[in-house]
Amino acid sequence: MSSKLQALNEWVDQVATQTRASRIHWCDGSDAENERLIAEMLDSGDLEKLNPDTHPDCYLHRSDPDDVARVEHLTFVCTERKEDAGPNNNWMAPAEAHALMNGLFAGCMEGRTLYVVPYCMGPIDSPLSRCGVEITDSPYVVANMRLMTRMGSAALTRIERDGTFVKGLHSTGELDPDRRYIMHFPEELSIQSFGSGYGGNALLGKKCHALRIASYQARTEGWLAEHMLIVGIENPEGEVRYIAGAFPSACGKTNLAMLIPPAAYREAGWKVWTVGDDICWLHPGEDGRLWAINPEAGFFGVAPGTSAKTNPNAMAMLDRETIFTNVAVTDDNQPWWEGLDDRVPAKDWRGRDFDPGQGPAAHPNSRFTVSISRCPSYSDQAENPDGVPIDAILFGGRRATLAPLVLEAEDWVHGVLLGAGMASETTAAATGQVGVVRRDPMAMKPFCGYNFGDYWAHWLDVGSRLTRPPKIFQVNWFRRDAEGRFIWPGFADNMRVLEWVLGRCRGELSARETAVGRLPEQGGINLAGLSSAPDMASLLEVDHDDWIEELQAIDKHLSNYGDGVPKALKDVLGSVQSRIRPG
Ligand code: OXD
Ligand code: MN
Repeated sequence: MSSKLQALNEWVDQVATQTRASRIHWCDGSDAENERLIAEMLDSGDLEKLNPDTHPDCYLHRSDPDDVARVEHLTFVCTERKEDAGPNNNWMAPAEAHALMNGLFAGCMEGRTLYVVPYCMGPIDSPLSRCGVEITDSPYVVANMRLMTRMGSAALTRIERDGTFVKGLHSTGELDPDRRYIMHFPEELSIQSFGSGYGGNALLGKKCHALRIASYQARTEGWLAEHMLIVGIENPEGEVRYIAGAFPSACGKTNLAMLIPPAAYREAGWKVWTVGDDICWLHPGEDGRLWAINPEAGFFGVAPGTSAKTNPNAMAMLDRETIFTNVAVTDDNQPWWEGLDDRVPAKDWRGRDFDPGQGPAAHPNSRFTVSISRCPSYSDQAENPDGVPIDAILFGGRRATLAPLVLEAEDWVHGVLLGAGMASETTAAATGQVGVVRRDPMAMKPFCGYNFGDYWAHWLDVGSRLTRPPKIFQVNWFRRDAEGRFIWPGFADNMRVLEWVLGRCRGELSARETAVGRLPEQGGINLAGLSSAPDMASLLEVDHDDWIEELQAIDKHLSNYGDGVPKALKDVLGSVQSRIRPG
């Protein structure tokens, strides 16, 4: 097979020659193709079949133990000018990066099949969607791309019509961490990834295309590509309003995106609809509002902590047609992870007999890949080619102290400052130390394909074109008490905060003005039906001394990005600083 697009055929031929691939397979995305690939992976040991009675069509992949997360230190943005990548990215000159990658790819597919994977990010007929082609030698990547994107013939037809596509080249190589690089060439709209099979490094439609390359494209085209969930909240009157929320990896985006409201809310008629859990493309509409699509078609979610209590919707979709990566298994071969239930697993994520002395049974970054269409709360607007209109944007981090449960920005510019100043404790989604507070502006530190200074200027520019901009809020579900326990119950009860947020958007609720932004009035968060009232005073406190330090830290953080930081952002920081007094 080949395509009607000469540029695509030439590129495939050139890669096949360079990598000395033994076979070429153009993926059509069909069920028959998927069944063949699964059968091959069961044969090769890439996949194991899970219990077919409890989990039909579910498989387990055990990765190389050194290949379990994104590798930010090996991820580069290769622009001609270093300052275009900015201090937020590792940078390499394109010529140097190409020379390095050409060396790695030379002959790497000898004896292997080269898969050509056409995919579309976003509804197939949406003008807001963008396409790409990933060439990979990993059947596991193909099977995951089929769940995570609109992959196959329909995408190829669109690519042939559009005439343009992002070129992604991937090989697992020898999975050697010393020969592993994830390179982005935004000026060429291309990606090259070598030496890893892990989702964020290898499913190139996701972080590499839909965030790093797309954020760069979005800047030139006047939109935003963000690390955000999209959720619709239906009130008892049947009106649905949409919220987009940026949270760093493994901070509960998936749970929030498919939240089931607490009983009292359900009885009153509140419902939650899932549009997306990780990535959001935001376009200014002709009506002056911001419209969102989810470019993905599936979830690549963190398994540990997912349970009937924390995310019943996820549990309802994970018992069929799911690929699990690096989870543990029970003695009857069901997938298992920490936080699921109190059964004792038989084998850990490496396939060893489970021994608690050897660490957790499931890898802390073990994952499930499943089609979004299996989600019980999947929104009937998720496939709308125009997207959904956004009323509120949330910026959330994992902060044990300082950040209140919810804080409303005064306006768009102040909201952009809240996003730019975001900080969060690191998680297992990336290699490196866990639990260290780092600045993670808009949850995009690992994903923004260009200089943060230019990115914030672009956010301000997009805002200035909106006559009905969303309201912006900072949220924090992770505040802890002196004993280290979470103060806010979180999960389903986050609905209480969303109700306040939407009440503010509709102009129905008043707020308490503070030096750092607007907070709920006393009693402003609905606690009806909670078995014990959380310490709201702590959750909604604004400690001036702590905030003075925080604002100084934000000032220092912004100054790392030099002259590119928009003056309007520094001005609003200065005005917040001038309002806040010690004590
Ligand atoms: C993810 C991540 O996989 O952010 O979504 O790491
Ligand atoms: Mn993510």
